[in-house]
Amino acid sequence: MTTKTELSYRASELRDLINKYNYQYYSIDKPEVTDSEYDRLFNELKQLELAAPELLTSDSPTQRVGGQALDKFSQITHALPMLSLDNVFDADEFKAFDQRVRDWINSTETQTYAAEPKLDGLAISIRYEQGLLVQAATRGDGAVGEDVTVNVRTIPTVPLKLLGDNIPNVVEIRGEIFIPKQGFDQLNQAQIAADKKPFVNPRNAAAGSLRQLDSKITASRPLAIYCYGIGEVIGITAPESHSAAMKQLEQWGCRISPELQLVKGVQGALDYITYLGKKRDSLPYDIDGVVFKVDNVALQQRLGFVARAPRWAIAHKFPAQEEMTVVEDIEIQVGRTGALTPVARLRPVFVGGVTVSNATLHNEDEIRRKDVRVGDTVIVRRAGDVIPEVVQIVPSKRPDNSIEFVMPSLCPICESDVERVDGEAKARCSGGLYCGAQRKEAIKHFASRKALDIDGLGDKIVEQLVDAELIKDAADLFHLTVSQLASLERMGEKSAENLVNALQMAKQTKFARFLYALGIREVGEATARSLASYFLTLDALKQANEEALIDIEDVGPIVAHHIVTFFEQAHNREVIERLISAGISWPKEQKLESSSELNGKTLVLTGTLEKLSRSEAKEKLLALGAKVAGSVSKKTDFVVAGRDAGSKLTKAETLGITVVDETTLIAWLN
Ligand code: JCF
Repeated sequence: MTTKTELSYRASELRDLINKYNYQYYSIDKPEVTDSEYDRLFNELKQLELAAPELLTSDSPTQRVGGQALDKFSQITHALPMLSLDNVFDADEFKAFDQRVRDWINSTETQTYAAEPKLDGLAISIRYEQGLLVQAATRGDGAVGEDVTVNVRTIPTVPLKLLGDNIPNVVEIRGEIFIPKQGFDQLNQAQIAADKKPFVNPRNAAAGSLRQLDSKITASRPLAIYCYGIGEVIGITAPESHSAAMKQLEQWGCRISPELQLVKGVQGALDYITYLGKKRDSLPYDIDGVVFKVDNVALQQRLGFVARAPRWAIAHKFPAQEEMTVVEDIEIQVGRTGALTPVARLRPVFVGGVTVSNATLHNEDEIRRKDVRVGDTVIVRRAGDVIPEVVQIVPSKRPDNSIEFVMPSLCPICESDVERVDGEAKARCSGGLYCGAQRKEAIKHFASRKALDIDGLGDKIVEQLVDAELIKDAADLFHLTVSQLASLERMGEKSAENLVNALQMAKQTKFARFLYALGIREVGEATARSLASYFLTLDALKQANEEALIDIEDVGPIVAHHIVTFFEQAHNREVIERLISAGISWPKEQKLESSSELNGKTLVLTGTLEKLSRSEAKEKLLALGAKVAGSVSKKTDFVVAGRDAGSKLTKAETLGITVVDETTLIAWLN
């Protein structure tokens, strides 16, 4: 028979084990047990607690799922106030901060600063007594915050019990709670699928999730924490530097930023800002700047604080990724495949480091959901290389006379009917190549870099040529004369000659490029390559039916259908014939059964290659049956990192993808 003490001992053992595995899995991403082992232990503990409720303790990992809903949050006075940070926006302002620090402590020495990303989330103070989480409070006004203990207990990266030794009687751990970008995207997809309003940005989602009266909702949200400091601490000797405090936090099982570094003086700080600025877009969470802190705690104490902000710390802000502006107009763009995209023309605004005057409104459903109207004041977001988008309107600033936007039922360019296929988000112009917009886009695509790569044939020139009715389709390009081209506005005789030569040159191409250039729906570069190496000749491809096409890697039923439909159209067949008779040709494709280990693998090249040019490397890899992708994802098999590799390398490391150097690549290629 098992005694009560034995059961209680086992429960305690299970709690500690599960809390440790939890830490390994969520906080440091180094799981040491399988999911099934974890689940088994978890269930064992749950059963024990069910059978003997007195075994249930506050640090039990079974209690992370949330509990009874609250009526309201009660107030909590922080034992030590929660400080905010003063901001600087450029190098001069940072220099001034450093000077103020040194003046105050009367030092000419180079200061050591602890540097870390400034997360865009919400500040939290978590109180541990005897190592057990007893209370968690939001920042509030810095002195008094809200009691969100039950909610914070659901966050997997927050320890319910501190690990290791040197556990103080009391410690308040300060940190930032946030939702990683990926979790945010998933959360919003789920919100939309459930017909609920998506969140505007990860920060709002984190705030909304943490301030739920029903902690079960909080438990279902992908919240995480990075800790950045210690408030009150009783019962141990407080660490002598910020960096030592952070190491201590780490040893207690608290997550701290992996980007935390010590830097020396102004130059070190500025270098760190540059470093993190480059990395900003590839980090898995939103940041809005860098935090610098005087590392030495004795100096921090001498510096003290003014109002709510310490003199010993500063936030260097990055350019905001969201700004407000006004929608001056909403226009419809017609894409190559007829897709209609509503675009907001904006009063120019500086956001994410550039001036933005257009933002996509994506499609009909999006514009309706956000109810964006001409005249509205809106929040525009531009993060990384993504197209700027309208996040939301500011309802209080809507003018009285505004009218709801309706998608046109006729194409604004060619007046053909607009169709919307069930299940597709985009409305489309049904005009096909009758539509001037679609023709322009088709020709631009034909000339683009990854297609026929016609040097000097930019978008503007294509538009002029179509508008002047000098060309109707891609085949017409090859009959243009120097004098016709020179008749265009802003086109000199010399440029016209160059363009005619470039057209001549572009006639020698590759089968895959030609296929890609045709602009068949859903046939991208990779699919075009698969088609080329499978069918070898244009005639073979033209005769393929959907069944034959689906056999090819990369080709699903939808693409197969688009391909067959494309070649069925008399117009398309005619343009292809005219292209061929104008002299477009390519070397005969060789059937190659690659036996290379790289066959079918996806690689990403990043950084500077020294012995091989990037295009050379790519060509050789393709010849071996490998794919070369532009960005790192879970599907990437290898990342080849050259000199000064940056964000792609970081991403590969985050995703645990094998990274090789150039020497290894060359060995593989030979
Ligand atoms: O990541 C943050 N948002 C962050 C906020 C990081 C810090 O190290 C902070 C902070 C607010 C106050 N440190 C203080 C003292």
